[in-house]
Parts: sequence; C-alpha cells; structure tokens
Amino acid sequence: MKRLDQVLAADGVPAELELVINDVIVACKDIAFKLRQGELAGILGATEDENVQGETQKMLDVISNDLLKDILIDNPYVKAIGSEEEDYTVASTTPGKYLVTFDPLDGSSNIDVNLSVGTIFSILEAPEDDRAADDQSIFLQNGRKQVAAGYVLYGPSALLVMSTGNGVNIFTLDTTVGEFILTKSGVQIPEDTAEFAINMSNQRFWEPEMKQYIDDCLQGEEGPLGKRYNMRWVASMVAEVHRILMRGGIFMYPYDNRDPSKAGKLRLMYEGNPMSMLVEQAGGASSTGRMDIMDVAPQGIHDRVPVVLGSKNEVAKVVAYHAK
Ligand code: P6P
Repeated sequence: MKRLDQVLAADGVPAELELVINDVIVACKDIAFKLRQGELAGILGATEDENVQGETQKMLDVISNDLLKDILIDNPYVKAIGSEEEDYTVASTTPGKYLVTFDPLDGSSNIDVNLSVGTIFSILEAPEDDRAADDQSIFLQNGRKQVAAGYVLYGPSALLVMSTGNGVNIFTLDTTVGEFILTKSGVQIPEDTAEFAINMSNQRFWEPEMKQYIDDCLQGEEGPLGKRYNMRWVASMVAEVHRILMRGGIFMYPYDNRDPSKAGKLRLMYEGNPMSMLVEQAGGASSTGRMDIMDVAPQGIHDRVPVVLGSKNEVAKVVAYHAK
C-alpha cells in the first residue's frame, strides 16, 4: 500500500512540487473532516455574501477557501494562488516557483442536502520573468502548461484523484491514520459510452448543435446514434467526472444564451483545465465542442468555458455535431 508521497517520488515529481501538492492535501484533509462533522460543526448553511461569480457563498465555501489560501500563500514554493472564491489572485508571502488555482468546494449547493462535493486544484509554473506575484497575468497560461491537476471527492469515502503527467492515480483517505493511500493506478476511461450528463432544464438555451445531439441521444436505438442512452446529473462536477473516470460517460455544461456575455457556467482555470488534464491523461477527451479545452488561451482568472468531456469517441461525436 503506497502513500501519496511515495507515488509522487516514484513518478519523479520535483521535491518542491511535492511540497506544494502536500499542502493542498493537508487543507483537503481538514475540509474532509469538517464536512464529515456536518451540522455538528455548526458550519453548514449560507453566508450573507456573494462571490465574484455572483453566487451566494456557503460557510464551507469560505472556510475551505481560507484553509487552502492560508496554507499555500505561506508555502515557500508558491508564488501566488487563484480561487473561485477570490475576486483577484493572491500573492504569496514569499517568492516561489508555482501557481495554484482551485475551486475550494465545487458543487457546494449539494452540501446542505448531504450530497457529494469536491475540491479541484491545478498547478502551473510561474513564468520566469520579472512580473510581480500580484500580477494576475502570470496565471494566463493554457491548460497544457499544467504540471499537476487533481480533485478530492468528499463522497462515501474521501478520494484524491490526480495526475502529474504520468497517468491518473486514485488515493483513498485512510481515516484511521489520516493518509491518502494508493487504491488505483493508471485509470483508463472506456472509449465508448451510452451515458450522458447534462442539465436538461437548460435545453431551450442551448445552441442548435447541442440540442440536436441530445435529441438524437433521446431517440435511442431507433435514432441516428443507434443506442439507448442513460442520463445522470449530480450537479457536482467532481462527482460526474469521477463517475466518468471509473465507468465512462460524457459530461456537458455547454454554452447557453441565458447570459450571452458568458461562454458557459464552468470556469476554465480551476474547473475546465484541471478536469481536462485528468480526463486526457486517462485516455478521454475534453472539448469546448469546437476545440480542446486545454488549448483555450485564458484572458482572465475567472474565464468561463463550455465543457464537453469524457469517453473520447462520444466527445468526438459531439465535436462532429458542432462542425456541421
Ligand atoms: P447547475 C456546481 O455549482 C457546478 O459548478 C458544477 O460542479 C456542476 O456541474 C454545475 O455547477 C451544476 O450547475 O446549473 O446544474 O446547478
């Protein structure tokens, strides 16, 4: 049974990067503990505040964000962090080599009804130039520049799923010793699927291409796609991506015209890119519908992006619909 640090060392991960990852994990273990306490910890429910996304912050959104921010900006190898819950990027107290972006508690609308939520993180190298740690343009690198990406899924068990570029490993939190233990290595997503995940209530707002693909899925065996599809929607991206890593599937949060100024609901830097690295490292595909998500050039730390990810042959079909 290998611990996380043993797997990272075996994968040749630089010691400084391992120390950054380790601080992310320390914060996530604390988040996992607080979530397990639930009502008993008196930290469920919403605050009076909204984040930069215009979403009401749950108490645990703020607590999780502060746990990750506080430990990382004191890490000697971190230059700055970016978070879904922070209006601007936050400079570290010391110069460092790495940039960390995170969604501290993705799917937090599920907390109060005791459904799965997760922490998503992405690590980049800071550009070797003289831009200051508080210059958020140092983060504006495409997803292919990520040196590590992962999530912690706070489900029936707490699972760490991550990649440093050598495939995807899954670690299970052994609560008896407080360590993440390797429980699956070399995750591979099945290339085909008959299970799609999308929020159908947004159907009238989608582009015609997405409407057509879903219509064709719903026609089942008699339709142009020639198979009976099943549907899932958990409203927690981390849970959806984990299901896809384990048994295949396709997850979509496409562009919709509810707010034409936004490219989609999900954020590129701390949802789209890290999940795309994991999915591609596991043999899947991740697209906006028209291009690979990890090739998108970010313009800002809170950029949004349409997401179509999962089993590579199914993602290819959706891309083909958008190419017509
Ligand atoms: P909707 C959670 O808020 C999230 O960012 C993702 O985790 C999830 O896939 C999506 O939004 C759910 O969005 O519109 O169905 O509530």
